[in-house]
Amino acid sequence: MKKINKILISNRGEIALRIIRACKELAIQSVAIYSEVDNEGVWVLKADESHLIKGDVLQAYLNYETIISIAKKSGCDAIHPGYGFLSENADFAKACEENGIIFIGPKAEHIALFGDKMASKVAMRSVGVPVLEGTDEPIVDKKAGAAFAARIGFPVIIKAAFGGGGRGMRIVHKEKDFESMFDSATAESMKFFGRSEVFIEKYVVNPRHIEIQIVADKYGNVVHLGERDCSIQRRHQKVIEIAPSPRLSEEARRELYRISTKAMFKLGYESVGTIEFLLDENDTIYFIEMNTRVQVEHPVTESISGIDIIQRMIEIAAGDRLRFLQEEIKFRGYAIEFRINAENPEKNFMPTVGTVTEYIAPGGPGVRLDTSLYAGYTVPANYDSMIGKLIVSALDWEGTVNKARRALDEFIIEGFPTNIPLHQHIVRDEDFINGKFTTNYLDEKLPQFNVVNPETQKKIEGKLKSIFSRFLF
Ligand code: MV4
Repeated sequence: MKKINKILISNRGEIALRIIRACKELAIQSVAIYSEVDNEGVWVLKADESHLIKGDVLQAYLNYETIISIAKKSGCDAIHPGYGFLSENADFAKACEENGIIFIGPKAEHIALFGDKMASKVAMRSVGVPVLEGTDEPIVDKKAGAAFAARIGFPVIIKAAFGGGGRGMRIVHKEKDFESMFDSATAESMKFFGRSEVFIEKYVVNPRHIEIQIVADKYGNVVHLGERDCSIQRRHQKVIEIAPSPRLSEEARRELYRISTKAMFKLGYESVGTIEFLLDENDTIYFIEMNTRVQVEHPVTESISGIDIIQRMIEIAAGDRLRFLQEEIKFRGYAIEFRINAENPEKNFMPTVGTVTEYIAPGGPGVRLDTSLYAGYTVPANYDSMIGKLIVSALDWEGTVNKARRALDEFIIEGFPTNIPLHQHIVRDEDFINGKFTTNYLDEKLPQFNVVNPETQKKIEGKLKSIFSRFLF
């Protein structure tokens, strides 16, 4: 008898659909949940069973007592949290286990450890991973904080100890600015995370953001699935992710793999996870944080490794041994993921909502589309603006970029603005094509991009005119 026969998915949108697909391929029953504004969600139709959670539409995916009770009543033996929502909530993981439900993810103690950014650094340093110079304790006295910053040298960065997503983060270039920056970081941290603790570390100017995908079973088998380059971000939201990194020395790559797998083995980590690093211009490696969930950008790693990360995550939770050794993982080619967001690049990326009036999905060889969109679907205003992910892959970097250009040009979503025109600019940019980018890329390039690609715009307008002319008189 299998240990996991029925899974409740405590998430929505494209990731809920992604998990349902994995369940179907593993012959596992899937149970969806949905809020009152999500009854049109494609995952609601595709799951074997779906349950409406009434009331607050955000709480529907956060109230874990309700979710666990639905899981129990519907006979689920496990819950997959996806990303966001409850995925990195140690109390939820614990509550699942206490109710006899398998939490598909790491142990609660690891979620809690890596939720604390300072404790993460201390733990990783103790198992041989290089970290940035900084404070191991929260700063309580801002005068002492300023003195510490002066000692390690400016610029420094103040970070929320229990934060993420750039909230509660301040870069300080001069000692005289430290105290006011400390106050605003502390206040913002309190507002967003309910905890005010902040710490200091040395600021790396113009880094690349590289992360390592780990899969580990309950028996100490730890395998890495290579790296992703997530340098192309805007306001701490990743926009494009690439595997492998197109500009990384073989030496740094080998070192990243070695320290990451060794650390996870020593810390007894299980499930999937991602270790984030910053690399400076000399390819010097610094650990910054660890994500204890499956990430949005996992498909690029699936593309280059051939490993189905969600399926393996389910098997690990069921107590299966990893099906592969490190030596059996063979990386092939490149993959790029473009996050498709309902937002208006012309209006400072303001989130947009609306009904999809026209929908033509790209396809063909090397194209994967993970989305919950369909023609006629109305995007609700209550959640994240990411409505899908386009993933392209090919055997070499140039071919992958060419494919990306082609696939993005095929993609038509009408009814509300999206960031597709931004992606169309990026894949035509010489620095992107040459793999020359750091985390500053979009700050530098956005002003140069005339965000709507005029050629694409003309084509779309022509097409819409020909469709709607039938109704004009
Ligand atoms: C940093 C850093 C430079 N030095 N830490 C951490 C969380 C992630 N969302 C961004 N993080 C960074 N941490 C040190 N010590 C640079 C970033 C960073 C960043 C910082 C400010 C503005 C934009 C940024 C984009 C990517 C990464």
